[in-house]
Amino acid sequence: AFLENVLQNTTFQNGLATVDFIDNHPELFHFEPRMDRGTKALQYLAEIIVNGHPDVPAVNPAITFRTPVVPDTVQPAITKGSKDRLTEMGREKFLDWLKNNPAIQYTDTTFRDAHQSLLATRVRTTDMLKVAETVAKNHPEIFSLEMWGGATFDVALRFLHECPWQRLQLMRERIPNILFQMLIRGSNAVGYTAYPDNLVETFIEESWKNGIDIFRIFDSLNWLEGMQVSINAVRERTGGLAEACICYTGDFLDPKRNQKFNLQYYIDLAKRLEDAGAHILGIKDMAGLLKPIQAGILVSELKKSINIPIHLHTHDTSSIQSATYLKAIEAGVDVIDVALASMSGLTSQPNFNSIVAMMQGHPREQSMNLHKLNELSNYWEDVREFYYPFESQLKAGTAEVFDHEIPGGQYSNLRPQARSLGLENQFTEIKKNYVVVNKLFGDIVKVTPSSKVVGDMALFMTANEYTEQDIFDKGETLSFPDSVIGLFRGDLGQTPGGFPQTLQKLILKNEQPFTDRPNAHLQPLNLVKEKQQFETKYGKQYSNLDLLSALFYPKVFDEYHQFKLSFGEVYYVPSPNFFYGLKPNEETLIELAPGKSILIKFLHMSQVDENGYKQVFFKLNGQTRSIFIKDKS
Ligand code: 3PY
Ligand code: ZN
Repeated sequence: AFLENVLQNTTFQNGLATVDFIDNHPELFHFEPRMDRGTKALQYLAEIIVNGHPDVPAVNPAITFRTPVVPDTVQPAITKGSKDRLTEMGREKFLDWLKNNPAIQYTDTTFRDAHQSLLATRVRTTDMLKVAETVAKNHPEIFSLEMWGGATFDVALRFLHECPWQRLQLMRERIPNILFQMLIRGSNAVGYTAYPDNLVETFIEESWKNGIDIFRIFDSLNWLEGMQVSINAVRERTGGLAEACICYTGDFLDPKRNQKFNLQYYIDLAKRLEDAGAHILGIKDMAGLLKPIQAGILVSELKKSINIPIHLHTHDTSSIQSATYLKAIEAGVDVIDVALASMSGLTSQPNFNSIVAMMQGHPREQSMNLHKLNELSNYWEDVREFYYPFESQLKAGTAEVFDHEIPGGQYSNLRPQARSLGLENQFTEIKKNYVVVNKLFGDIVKVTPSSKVVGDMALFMTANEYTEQDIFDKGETLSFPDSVIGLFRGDLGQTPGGFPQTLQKLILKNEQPFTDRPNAHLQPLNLVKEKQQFETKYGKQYSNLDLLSALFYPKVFDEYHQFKLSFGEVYYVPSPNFFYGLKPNEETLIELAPGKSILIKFLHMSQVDENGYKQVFFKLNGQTRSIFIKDKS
């Protein structure tokens, strides 16, 4: 938002301001901080040029980036899409339409899960905004865009230093016609722990007001109680749709893996979710374990047992998941999740473009402009290069996923986590221990945050070279990772059949676990009081949405605030410059706002001086400027 302060306000200048006027316009007393936006941008670039990006340990100097080409639009205006349909029909009629319309519907996950699962969630708002209008104009047939939630909330603030709410608002402005979808972790919302119910409810309401239509709600242990508050909030406080999930794990046709998670288990859970008020059933196959034959059986059985539409999500880690989709389509699934070709496959979703091609001539074909979809994929192919340090090492699909069951989104993160603990060479051991831990924990659903707990325990065992037997023999004296203690205390809710009691005693020592909802132990937040404290700490420059960010992530928000004090807003800095700075004599155009751009050229930098500083010289819109930066090397 571009604030005009009192000195530039015409009402005030013309002497027409009353006390009331001033009361109603607090923004008038917002004076730009000393540094303007151009200077802050220089400050940021100078820091990256001197010290590098903290998230990018090794820059590959040989890489040159291509300029991604935004596909031109096939029509000048935005035509109606699924969002207009929901608004015009209302929920019930819309859901009837969804169930009765034979054409398969597509959710494109490129803006969320695809990059969460391939690039450690690092894709920045600017790269999304550039193609947003094109998506709206060229592809109004898309059912929904999954573009928010999951890890994007945390990563946007923590690593990208940008506001997740602003991303949502800017995308909504550019794409008014297609449904927006988010992933919400039930009582863990967009975090890793339980939050007070009223925080989750307010969060859902604000997400809806700012642009989310479909809330994909899951619980990391498939515990219905953990989802009920969110389902109710979507139904009662929004006009959006509650898509409640069964998280799929194991293999219900494998006698060795179907003791707990068998076909009947999924059918019963689906019925309970329908009874609990779900508008859509999500099958959340977060690790890509649902094989084709099983998908055909599961979808047909679900179709017989529930009346709500079914939406299938998978990850292509094994590389056979398009076969799963074909079987599911033939069994009557209503919507499937796909990602644009260049952002698909491996730990991401199956290939949107190729599935559109596969469906040509099928009775359930959905009309799509494949040519334009291919151009859009080409755009992302070039954008993906900007994020090369975040690529996972997986080169090809692997059937090993059926053994380790690691979710796609976790797979791309586990290796850096291992690296940071000096365990990268033991990645095979970590994957083996992941399986051991799942067994130790009694076979649980593994998806954020329960998957993180299994990962933490696997890292703990690998780092200390503990075997399964060691855990029982030495358990009494071991200090287990905090997340493991939390899981066994019931912080994430309950697992079918309960936690194994011997291990629970070893982990909790004398602490008593609870068996009811963890949120029920948390005081509702007094949001008015929280806002006051927030303003005392940060001033009045932030909104109620920022308050919500801070309530989920207090420490991360504080760092985000400190970052902004030094460098201002950075979401509009082009990604190559954001991660790698500029080379001498390289220029970049930064669009601060529509129609307001600055041209920055990096000239050169000095040697380090006696105080440890380097002086970095730029041209900013033709004027020479210099910035001193402490050299941290
Ligand atoms: C998340 O919770 O972020 C996930 O993507 C789970 O699959
Ligand atoms: Zn996923």
